[in-house]
Amino acid sequence: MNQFESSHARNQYEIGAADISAIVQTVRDHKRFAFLVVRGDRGELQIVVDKSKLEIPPVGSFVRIQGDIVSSEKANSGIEMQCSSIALTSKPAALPPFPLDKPIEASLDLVLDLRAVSLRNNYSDAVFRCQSAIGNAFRDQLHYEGFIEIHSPKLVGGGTEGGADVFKVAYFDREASLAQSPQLYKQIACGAFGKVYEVGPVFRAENSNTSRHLTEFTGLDFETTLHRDQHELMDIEERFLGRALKYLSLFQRERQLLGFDIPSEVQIPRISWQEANQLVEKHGTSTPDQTHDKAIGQAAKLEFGSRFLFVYGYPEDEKPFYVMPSSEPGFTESFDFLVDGLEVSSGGERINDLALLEERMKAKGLAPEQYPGYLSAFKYGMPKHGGAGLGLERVTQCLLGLHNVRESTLFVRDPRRLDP
Ligand code: AMO
Repeated sequence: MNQFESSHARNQYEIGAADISAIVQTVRDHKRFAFLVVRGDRGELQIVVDKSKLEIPPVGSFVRIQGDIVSSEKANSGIEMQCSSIALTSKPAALPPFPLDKPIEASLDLVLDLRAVSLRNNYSDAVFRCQSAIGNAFRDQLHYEGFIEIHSPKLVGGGTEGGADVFKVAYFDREASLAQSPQLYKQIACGAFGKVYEVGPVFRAENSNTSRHLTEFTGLDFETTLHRDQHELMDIEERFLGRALKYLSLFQRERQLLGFDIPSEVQIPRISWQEANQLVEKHGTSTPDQTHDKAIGQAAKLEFGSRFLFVYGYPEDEKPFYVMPSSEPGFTESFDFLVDGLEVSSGGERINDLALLEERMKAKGLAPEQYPGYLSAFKYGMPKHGGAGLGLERVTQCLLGLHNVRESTLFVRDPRRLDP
């Protein structure tokens, strides 16, 4: 059992005297007793309160509760607390506008407007506990494999990854931008340290109001020296996914609540871009109302019975300047990781030759002189290397089977939303 697993096991209520701080989720009032379900940092617990001795706190209030936790056949979790004292630590001025213990039926917009309180719903609670486990799995896996964690700047001057989706910000008397990814910095750091990863915010000025696009998300990025080819990167993602699923398998209550399954083993099919297109034709999954990735995902499900898929060898015009060209002209050593036809990661081998890199920049309409810091790494020699980036919110969305990436985003930033 590693640190994450043992702290998860430890973080449960135990039989015996207990003193907990929690929010009152529901109150069932009976003649002599009231049954509360409260949620503290160890999850939900049923509390039995003798009404002749104690006052019942309102739903949504915060309480400190003392008593004895005992086994109980009637409680869902098999345990409940016989309460000896309840102290209200905060009395709300209003009742919660949403149920705390059932799926919220209001529109997603209202749920996001009232985020401070919708996050207290136990379904949201489950989503973000699982998301935290996925982030932990990423960090733990990369640490285990000898990577070091880096923290690259989010305010950048000069050249960016390319493309038009950059937020400009005023930086004293100059213009700067918000980092579209740690791409250029993680490559430079890879030249220095070999294996690096970063968990941090990524900004995209994409005016896309879809169920999968945010303007700010959390990037799970890594970059490493390569021995062979980009399949080493897919191997790393496969091992990360295995660990994430192992951690999620510990979250039984959350899995039941959200109703998602954990596959017992992960062996992700890997097919080339051409093969992916042939599969779409073979299974006739291309329709005008869905993305090409969705069509590929459906075809792969029919062909391999797998929700997970790696597609590699994309054409040059679909990928950024830094990807390594393949031996087959017009194609690249790049890959995407799809879950149910949604891209959760992209990556690949990078160009490590200065002249070729400058040539590819120019071909993509970028000016090499705007990238002195990045290009200096290549001037002094760079190892054969590659990496990939995953979006934490999309990974959570896919693994938990959520309809919209906003449901797995703590505070959503999209073209229409900057608050809360
Ligand atoms: P890419 O742009 O494909 O690659 O992004 C990597 C992953 O980030 C997530 N993602 C998003 N999530 C929510 N909203 C968005 N608008 C959004 N855009 C991207 C996806 C995606 O797969 N530098 C490369 C990575 C690399 O090659 O290492 C990059 O940023 O899950």
